[in-house]
Amino acid sequence: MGKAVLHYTNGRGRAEKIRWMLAACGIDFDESFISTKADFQRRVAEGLYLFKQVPLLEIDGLRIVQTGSILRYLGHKGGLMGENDTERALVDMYTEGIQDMSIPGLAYAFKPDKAQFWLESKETLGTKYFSVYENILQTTNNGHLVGNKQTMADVLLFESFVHYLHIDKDVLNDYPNLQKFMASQKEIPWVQKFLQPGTNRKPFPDEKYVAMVTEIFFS
Ligand SMILES: N[C@@H](CCC(=O)N[C@@H](CS)C(=O)NCC(=O)O)C(=O)O
Repeated sequence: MGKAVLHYTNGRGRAEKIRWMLAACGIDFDESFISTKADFQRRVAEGLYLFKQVPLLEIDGLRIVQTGSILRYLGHKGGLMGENDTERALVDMYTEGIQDMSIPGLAYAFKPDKAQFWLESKETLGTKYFSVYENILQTTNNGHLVGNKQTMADVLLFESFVHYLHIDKDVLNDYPNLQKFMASQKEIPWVQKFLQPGTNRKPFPDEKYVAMVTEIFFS
């Protein structure tokens, strides 16, 4: 079987969580970057993308689209979905919450008035999501959202807060369990390695990236 290939633009967006899950599974992968609208349209015309959308992950002879489906495929493959039906339901539910929680973080770079947008988003994120994960970690009290080892929910929560901490370094000030969680996840050898420069992680989106994405998908 050939090497896995992730199709997306050369930036975070919906693909960054997939990159983190590939790293969590120890899967080496290539990336096929879409860089212009014409390039995207050519790929769509070739029938590469089932719903004419990316991300797409080519893996194990499959072409998987839909971010959630890709993440769950990797979660199962890497044994990161929990140990029983109850844990699997919790991992799935917390993951969906993390995806929803991440939306303002993804939108942030595209907003003309970033300070105002963050001011408006921060409070809702806090009451709706940050405090929920804070309380879950208080209850489990073992540094994991589910069970007693790292699951997909831990990986994706960590990724989301790496992004939010870039937007606002004080975002976790009121959440001691989330702070502890971030510190303990960082100690996990593969996480430590993936955080080093030169891995498949992508930088926080800059103006150039925003302009490219706008041209490809929104023009
Ligand atoms: N439900 C899909 C949505 C994917 C999606 O909207 N991708 C954008 C890029 S981030 C895209 O390909 N847009 C082009 C289009 O929808 O025509 C998923 O979660 O993967």
